[in-house]
Amino acid sequence: KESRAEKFQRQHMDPDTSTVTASYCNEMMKRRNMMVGQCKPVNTFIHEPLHKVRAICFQGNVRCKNGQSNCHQSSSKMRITDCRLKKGSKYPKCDYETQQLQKSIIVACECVQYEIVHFDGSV
Ligand code: T3P
Repeated sequence: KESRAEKFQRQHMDPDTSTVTASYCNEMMKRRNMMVGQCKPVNTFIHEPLHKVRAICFQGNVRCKNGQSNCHQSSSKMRITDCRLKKGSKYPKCDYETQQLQKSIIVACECVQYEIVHFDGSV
């Protein structure tokens, strides 16, 4: 079974991409299995090496949106791409807007090996 840490990496990690094209989200949301049963409304991909993302678990501690206390905000900006479902787009034709950004990101960490298990947002 896929672990929570593996799921985070499938949904949010894409370290080897530096520039994205307009069709990036449509291709990646499909390739990473986020168009199964429904279109995932919002999803962020992170274009940084995994060790840099894992290091966020040792940076500023913040409260998660769900009230848990294990979220951490990156001290530096990260290269990310936000994928947002376009209005009127209906499953199975999931059509996404692709937006490349540089923002600080917030992730949830679990103490075993400081694995990241959740993407909470970007600011
Ligand atoms: P997951 O927990 O499967 O990673 O917040 C609901 C979902 O939306 C959550 O999915 C994370 C995802 N999300 C992003 O990927 N980027 C964002 O900027 C926000 C706000 C949510």
